[in-house]
Amino acid sequence: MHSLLGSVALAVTLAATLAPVPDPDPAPSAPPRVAPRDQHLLANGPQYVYDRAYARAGTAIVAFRGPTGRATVVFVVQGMPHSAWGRTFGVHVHRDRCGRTAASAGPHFSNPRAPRGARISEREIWLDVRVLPGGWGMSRTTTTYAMPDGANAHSVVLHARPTNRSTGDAGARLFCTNVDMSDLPSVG
Ligand SMILES: [Cu+2]
Repeated sequence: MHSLLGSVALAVTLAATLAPVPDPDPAPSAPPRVAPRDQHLLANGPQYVYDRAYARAGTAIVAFRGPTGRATVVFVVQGMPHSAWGRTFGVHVHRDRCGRTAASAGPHFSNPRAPRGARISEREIWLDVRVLPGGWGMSRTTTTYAMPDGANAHSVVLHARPTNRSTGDAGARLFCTNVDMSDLPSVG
C-alpha cells in the first residue's frame, strides 16, 4: 500500500513539474510604455585630441535648461592616463566647434546678457574635473543666469591645469568635444 501511495504521489509531483506554466497576463500589470522626449542634449567625444598622452580619453556631456532657463551641464571623462589620476583639469564651454588646431574652439562662451562687472566665473560655464584613480571623473554646474537662445556655445574643452578663477586661464588645450548648446532643450 505504502509503495502504491508513494508512486501516486510521485506521479502527481512529476505531473505538476511538467505542467506548462501559464503565461502571466502582460496587459493589465505591465507598466505603461512612454515615448522618450528630447529633454536633454547628449554629446560624446572627444572629436579632437591635441596631446597624444590623452588619446584614449572619452567624454560624455549632458545639458538641458531647467524651468527658469538656467542651464545645467554634466561632464564625464574616462580613459585618462595614469599621470592624470588625482589631478584637476580645467574644463570650459567654448564658443566655436572643435577643429584641427587647439585654437579652433575659440574663446570661452560668455553670457551676452551678463550685467556689467559680473565676475568671469559667473559669465562663463566652467566644469573643472578631478580625475579619480581609474582615470575617470565627473563634474556638473548650473548657470546662475538663463541660457539665451542662439548662444555662442559649441564645444567643451579640457585643459592641462585647474581654472584660474580670476583670469579663466587653464593652460594648454588637451582635447575638445563638440556639443551644440546654442538651443538647449528645456525641462518643465
Ligand atoms: Cu577653456
